[in-house]
Amino acid sequence: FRAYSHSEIARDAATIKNSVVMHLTATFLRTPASIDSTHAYLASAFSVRDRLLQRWNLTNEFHDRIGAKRVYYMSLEFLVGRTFDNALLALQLRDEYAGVLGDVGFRLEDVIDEERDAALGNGGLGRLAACYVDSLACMNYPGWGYGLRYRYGMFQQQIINGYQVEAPDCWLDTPNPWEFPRPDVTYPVKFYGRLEHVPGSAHRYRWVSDVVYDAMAFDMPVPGYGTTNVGNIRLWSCKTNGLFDLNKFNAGDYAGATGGQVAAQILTDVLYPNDNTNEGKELRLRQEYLFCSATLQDIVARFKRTGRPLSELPDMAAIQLNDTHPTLGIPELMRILLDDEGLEWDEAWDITTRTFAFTNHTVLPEAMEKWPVPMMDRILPRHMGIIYDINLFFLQRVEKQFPDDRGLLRDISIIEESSPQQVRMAFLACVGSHRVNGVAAIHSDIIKQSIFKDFVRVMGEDKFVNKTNGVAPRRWMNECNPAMSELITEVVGDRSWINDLSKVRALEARVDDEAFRRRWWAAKQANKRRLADYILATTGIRVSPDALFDVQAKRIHEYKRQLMNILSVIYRYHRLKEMAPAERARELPRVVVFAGKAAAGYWVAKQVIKLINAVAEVVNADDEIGDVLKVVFVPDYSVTAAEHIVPASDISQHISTAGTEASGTSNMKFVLNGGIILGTVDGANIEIGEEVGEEQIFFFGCLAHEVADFRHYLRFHQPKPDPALQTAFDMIQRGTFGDAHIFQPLIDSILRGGDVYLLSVDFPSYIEAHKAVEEAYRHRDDWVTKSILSVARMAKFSSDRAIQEYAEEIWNIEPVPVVE
Ligand code: 26V
Repeated sequence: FRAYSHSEIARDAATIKNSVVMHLTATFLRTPASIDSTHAYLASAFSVRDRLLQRWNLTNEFHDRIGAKRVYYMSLEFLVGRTFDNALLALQLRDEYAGVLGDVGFRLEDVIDEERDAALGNGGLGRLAACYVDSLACMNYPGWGYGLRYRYGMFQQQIINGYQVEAPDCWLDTPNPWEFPRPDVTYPVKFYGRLEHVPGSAHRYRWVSDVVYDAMAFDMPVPGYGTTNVGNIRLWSCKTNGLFDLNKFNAGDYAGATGGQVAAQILTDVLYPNDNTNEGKELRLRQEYLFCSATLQDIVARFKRTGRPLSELPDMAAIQLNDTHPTLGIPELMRILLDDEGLEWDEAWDITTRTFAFTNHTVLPEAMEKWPVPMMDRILPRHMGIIYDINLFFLQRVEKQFPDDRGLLRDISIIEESSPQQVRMAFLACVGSHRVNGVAAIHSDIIKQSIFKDFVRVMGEDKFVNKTNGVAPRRWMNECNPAMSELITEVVGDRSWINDLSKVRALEARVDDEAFRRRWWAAKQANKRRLADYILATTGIRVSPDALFDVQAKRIHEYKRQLMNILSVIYRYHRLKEMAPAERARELPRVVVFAGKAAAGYWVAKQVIKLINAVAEVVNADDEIGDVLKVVFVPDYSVTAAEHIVPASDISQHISTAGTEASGTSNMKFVLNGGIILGTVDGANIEIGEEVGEEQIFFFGCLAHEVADFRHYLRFHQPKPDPALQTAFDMIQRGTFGDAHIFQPLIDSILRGGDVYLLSVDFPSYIEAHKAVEEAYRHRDDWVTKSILSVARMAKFSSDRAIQEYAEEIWNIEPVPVVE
């Protein structure tokens, strides 16, 4: 028996056709007469999967054989989206499969649309994790993602009567070609129970419990573009470790006999769709622990197969914590090293802190994870004990360094002295890691001055670093924007830019080439027509591709200020209504596109969606207005929807209150597709502006360092809306968009609620910025220049750059191209 080698993977049309037909008939029991689009997709996906599997095996055998150090990216979220097209492009088999599918009567585009998104994430944080494993694979870094296999991913959003209505995302109801069940990779995970001290030891305990669940692995391959390397996301699914309760079964209690199954299964049933608010739910804590325990057991087991002593774990494994959600990995590794392996505290702690590093993704206080000590003590008694000891040793050290500073000890303690006491997970992650990073330059500065201020004093500045986010050019350029990608390939001379974005600089040399500029514009127009079709299909609204496409697509949240956007649309509508028809006809036609989900329990955000839809309904039906202004709310925003929306923007809005958006990543995607940003001086907008040049970005609004004073003032004084904002309020209150009282709370959040996100402060400069955008768009020549120069200068925002920085400065791992 010999494993397939890369060179044996047949790529010719006949072999591919054979494998597709084999899956059609043998895997899916179809006859030539009963092939439909669904089965054309499934059969070709399974055929691609066979090819990926061979490479997957080669990759992992190779990394084992050479004893490569691996990085493990631990994340409760992986917002992967679709895989089929991505895999076809990576394997460079797209044309071959298009041909084979054409032979049996299907268009590749239609077949691609049969796939459902893997939506195992909320938004930016989850999509970042997916881009990072893509970059690891493409750059030949040995590394895996670890996550949870939720049975229901991010809910589906329906818009009914203008309101968001949530429906479950049953993505596993159809066969999923992109996962490989690994029943042999299963670990027991304990909950509750009691502790027995091991006599003669200082820190060794036996944890006795009869609540034990099993975590079983499912592997999702991550195709590397143009390389043999295939990465992996290992996702855990929970079940009981007993078959069922035989006593109950024999007594005729069939439901009771399987009750344990049901209790276990709910642990990985559903993704928490509540990004940026911590609810402190017990089920979430158990979910996080199941994830951390299975992952750390798997990592330690793989390490032990090398036969090396445990002291060398940090030389073989780097673990990155994607926010605080996987922080229990730290006490879990300590538990394994102390209780299972019998190490002494100091050695275990040294190994642990050298292995872990931690990324912070938000400064919003309501998003900070804290767990009540009594809850943690009940569910995870051993971990609570370990956290107490970690805290004790840490505070002893602080005390020595800063004697008699009781305030400091209270402020820096991992245990918050509230009632009940709470475990501050960000502090635990910080103490247990050798590096802490923010996700954009401004954000990394802010966390050093706010949440981790005391830690900078105690642990030194060098522990706190910046790693500006990035996005994968494979999905966010090559896959979603073939028209623009063809132009780039022509300028660069080949497709090497897809794995080396610095080559896109070559576009600058063509910025004055008239023929090229026309084709650049035509590519954007084609993408706008495609989005217009998508909008028609999903909303029934007809929009003109000749209008300026103005897009805000992201989670609905007060700090992101979709409310400010729709208020400016209302003001624009008012102005248009005041104009004489001839004057109106000279206005720049505009399509304002919104997309995004609100957390199910976030009432204000849901009212914003209702307001957007109410405005859309009135404006779009107004014959006087016609194509001069259209307002669209695209339902059910997702990775796949983004792939339609992002390439079609002329401008996109990233308008968070300064200092609140840690980075943003869609800002990068829009600019990489030739769109221009209208945004605040916040997150990665700032660095994008630095790279593309100030001519290529429209900034407005107050600065992060001004926010505290404005907020303080507005706590005690009612804001005085400027005339434009007042006009928008008046229109709403007059009932122009239906029942005024349902929108009054939104107005009150500004006028009476302290205007925490400073809409009244930024509104005038926002309106001015809109005027500047319009003026610029009317000069089409200058606009095309901005668009081309922007794309040319965006290399920094490839996730490949970000991953290389992590690899070199935090993980200490090296690329190793797979050789047979
Ligand atoms: C918090 C919680 C609290 C517990 C329940 C589930 C849950 C899920 C997510 C979060 C934290 C969200 C933090 C986050 O998504 N940050 C975003 O990270 C992006 C990638 O770094 C960044 O671009 C965005 O600016 C930032 O908001």
